[in-house]
Amino acid sequence: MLEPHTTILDLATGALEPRRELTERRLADLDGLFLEPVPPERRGELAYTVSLIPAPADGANLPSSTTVIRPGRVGEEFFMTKGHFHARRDRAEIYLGLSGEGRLVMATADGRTAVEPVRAGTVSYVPGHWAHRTVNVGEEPLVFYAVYPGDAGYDYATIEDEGFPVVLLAGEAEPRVVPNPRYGS
Ligand code: M6P
Ligand code: ZN
Repeated sequence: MLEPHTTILDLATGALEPRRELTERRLADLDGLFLEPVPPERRGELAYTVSLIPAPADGANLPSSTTVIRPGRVGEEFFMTKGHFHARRDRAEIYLGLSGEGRLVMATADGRTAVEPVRAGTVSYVPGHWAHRTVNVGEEPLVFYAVYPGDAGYDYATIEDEGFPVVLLAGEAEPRVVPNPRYGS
């Protein structure tokens, strides 16, 4: 059983103290998820990091993490997380926005979509059965904190195969939400 414990979260940078598991995702890890291929010379670019506050992988416990998505684009698309369904589809998740400007893109298997803002102070509820991906639409790092049941697990393959029904493209002023031409194909 875990002992009670405290982690200090830097609200501006998302850094955790003590620092535990850190996952780095580079553009190479996102290749195939953008409409355009990642150019070979950009494969090493850091897109986002996930810092975990671990907890046992069962339904009684609540792992949590901070994610920091760098600002940037591939073609007209913004840097984003891979996105996933939970392996246990009915497991929900909560996101607390900390800094930067982002969008939380959610979708069900039958093609319903929702796009919600992520910025300092937003609390987003991701119901079970909704795939979720976060997109940094701003010019600063996007930082948010997420909490989810320990047995949620990750299904990345469905999104890798089918994509999300919508994509976010850089617009003149506001980012545009447009149908994904490759969805389901
Ligand atoms: C949030 C949570 C994590 C997730 C991370 C990055 O912090 O949802 O569980 O790992 O975002 O998202 P992804 O795993 O889709 O790359
Ligand atoms: Zn999740």
